[in-house]
Amino acid sequence: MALCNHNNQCLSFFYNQDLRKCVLHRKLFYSFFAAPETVQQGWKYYSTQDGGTKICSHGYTHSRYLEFCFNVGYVYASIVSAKAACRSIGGQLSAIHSPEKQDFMEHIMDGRPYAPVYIDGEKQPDNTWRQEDGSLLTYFNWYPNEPNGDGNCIQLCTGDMWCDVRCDLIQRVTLSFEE
Ligand SMILES: [Ca+2]
Repeated sequence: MALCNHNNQCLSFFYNQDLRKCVLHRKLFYSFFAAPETVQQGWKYYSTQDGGTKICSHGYTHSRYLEFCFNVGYVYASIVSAKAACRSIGGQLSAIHSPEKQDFMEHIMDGRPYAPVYIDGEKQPDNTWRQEDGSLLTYFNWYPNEPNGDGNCIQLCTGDMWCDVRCDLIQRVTLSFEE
């Protein structure tokens, strides 16, 4: 635990008492995500979520590296309804406003059950992209030839790059939301 605490990018680790070996990770291994190969005899999983931090509400994990509280889930929903669901619990879809956050999301979402990931950001009449709280997006990670104008919302598509999509498209997606 001390090793993990020492590294602010560490969110979970596996410890094997027999081998006296510890493997740190920059992601969480949610039960519904693909289990890592290290789940063998003698390995025990620990996460910073288990540490009982009071910084985030119950169910949320604190990223000490980027200083925010997040949670991950999966739904069958449109972006519009996913945003409404997040609002109803006092949260919001994760926004990506830096290469560091993009990298973080790629790690967190690695092994997710459903490929599309909705992120916060909607095209405005003046062609700018804004978060739900009105703040301007200035960092983008578009897939080649995107945005191609087929929607006013954003999801992570191939290679975790961004694609514009219809806001009312209902599909199975993985979500990262924040409080
Ligand atoms: Ca598109």
